[in-house]
Amino acid sequence: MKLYTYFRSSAAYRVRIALNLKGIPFESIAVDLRPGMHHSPAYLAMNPQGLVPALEDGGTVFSQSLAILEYLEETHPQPPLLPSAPVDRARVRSLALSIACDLHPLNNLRVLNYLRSPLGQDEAAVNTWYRHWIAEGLRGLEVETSRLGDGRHAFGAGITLADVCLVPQLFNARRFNCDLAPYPTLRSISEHLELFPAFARAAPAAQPDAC
Ligand SMILES: N[C@@H](CCC(=O)N[C@@H](CS)C(=O)NCC(=O)O)C(=O)O
Repeated sequence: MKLYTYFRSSAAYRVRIALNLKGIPFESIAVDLRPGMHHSPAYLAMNPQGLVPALEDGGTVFSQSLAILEYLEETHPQPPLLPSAPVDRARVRSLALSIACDLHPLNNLRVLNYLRSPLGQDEAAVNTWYRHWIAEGLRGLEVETSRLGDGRHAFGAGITLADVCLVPQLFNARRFNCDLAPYPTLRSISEHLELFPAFARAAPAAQPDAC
């Protein structure tokens, strides 16, 4: 498999974690978002959605990290990243989707850049926006994970797609100096999981394109 990735992309970070957890070998192809490589004709021809990550497997290109995670889960079921009971699977998906669909899109690079130009907002305003949506998203996740997880995992006592989404989102929040003090459960989960080799090897600083 080939993963089109950018070291700081939290959506690509999710997929790197899942590939590592499942022991799937992959080649990383760096797409540098800073000069806009994701807008190049070559990248858009391959992934018309123009975002990272994209995963190529057997000549097919997949976009959207959650779709990729589900694809990996179906094609490489071991170790499972979804529980077996439908009720539990729905809960895990709900946690993952609250990060991937509600929280992350509001703080994406293109959204922050649009606030800067053409909307003319300065860095202080952009940071206020970022931190507001982080706080709004993490508040609910803190309550849910403290009820559903064991303090070291977002749900139950094993690694699920919810953890795969949570760890990159907390990395991102720390990068933007968000106050994480109100989220002791989320911090505890992330601190526990970041030590696992599959998570550590997926971390932004461990990527070949990190700089
Ligand atoms: N919903 C998409 C989001 C992908 C996404 O937003 N990727 C970001 C990096 S984390 C990106 O490519 N941003 C480029 C931009 O905003 O211009 C997914 O989960 O894959």
